Amino acid sequence: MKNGKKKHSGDPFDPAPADKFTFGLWTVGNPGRDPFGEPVRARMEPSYIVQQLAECGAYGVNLHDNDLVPFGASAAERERIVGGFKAALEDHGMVVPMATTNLFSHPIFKDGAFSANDPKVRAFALKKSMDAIDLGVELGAETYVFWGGREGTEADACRDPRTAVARTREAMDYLCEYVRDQGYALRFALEAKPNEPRGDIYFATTGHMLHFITTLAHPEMVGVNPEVAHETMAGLSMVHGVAQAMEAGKLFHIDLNAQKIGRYDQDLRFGSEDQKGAFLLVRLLEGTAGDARYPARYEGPRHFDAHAYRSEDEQGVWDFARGCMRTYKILKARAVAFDRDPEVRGLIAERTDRELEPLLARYSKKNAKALRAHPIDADAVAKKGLGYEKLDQLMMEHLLGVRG
Ligand code: DIG
Ligand code: MN
Ligand code: MN
Repeated sequence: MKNGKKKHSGDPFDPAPADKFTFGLWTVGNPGRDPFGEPVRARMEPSYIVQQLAECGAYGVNLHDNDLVPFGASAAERERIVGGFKAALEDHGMVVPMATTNLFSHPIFKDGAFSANDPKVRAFALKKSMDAIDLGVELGAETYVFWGGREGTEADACRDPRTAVARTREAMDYLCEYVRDQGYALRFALEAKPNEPRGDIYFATTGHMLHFITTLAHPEMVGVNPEVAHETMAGLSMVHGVAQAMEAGKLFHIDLNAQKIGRYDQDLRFGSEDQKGAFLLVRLLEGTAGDARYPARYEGPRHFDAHAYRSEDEQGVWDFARGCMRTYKILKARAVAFDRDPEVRGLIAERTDRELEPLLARYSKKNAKALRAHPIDADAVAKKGLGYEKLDQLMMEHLLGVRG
């Protein structure tokens, strides 16, 4: 057992590395600055964050390039910093499953990065991304996230949105070729967000990203990194977006947090707002419904892209981190109980019709002729109750801990 890895307490909801929970350095390291106030917490060194998260039971950390190596650091400074960070990872048995580039903090990106009108900005974004990809691979990352926080507009006449799409495709194809040229075993995961910090951000939802991926030169290398808060900000179901990504084999990573609809991006502790949505998301990721038609479960890291309330001190930050992981494990246990409940299974058992189903599966002249001749009493079918009130109440009772 590596030093820094605490002994498991025996509490079933205590996180362990096997749960594959990860946090970005920027999440627990968030100093509490917001547009209306200065930081409320001191900066934490990356190595200290590694040690503390290992102590909390996490599996790994993720990072933007500049979360670890300050913008403009010399090569010697970079080597020193990366060497120390690698030692901390080794000492505490932590890994770096995902890395990404900060293409949004430096003022050069004020008009975007890959979609910016100035080719010097686009060139700088590609250069910075290649350098950051090298760093991520050096640290062992297998997934590389792109979140285009500044890829958007306020004055929409500034560029044709189709040009933004084309420029982003050029950048993705360029960087996919770079990864192939370098022989890196790295996959890209595209993260959508509808707005903030830009008035509107291109590729606003996971659905937009899933289509965009089909237009790339190497679509097999590229998937999505859906975030709860971002799909919620768009007024959409995170569960449906994740399900479509999984069904397409494109859920390469996931950002877990919580969000109240109609607010700025809150990045709250996982499960702290929409418990029903969080329950259904964990149920989907863990595959507790046991539907044989789909891969059993999502096998990637459970990444919490979230941060503690600004009200918190450092102890509050670790309370936040433990809360994210504990809630995930509690919801997983609730989902297992729900899907084992005989009454639930009875209500979600799929109806079969041996005569009709072969006619539905695939078109043929013969099938269509037989289907159109098949007697269906629309009024009788319409009268059948579906029992969803009972089903949803059972789910609520499992969620509220009075059943199962
Ligand atoms: C914000 O939701 C974004 C950035 O924090 C980062 O680029 C990405 C990775 O989780 N999420
Ligand atoms: Mn967010
Ligand atoms: Mn995110």
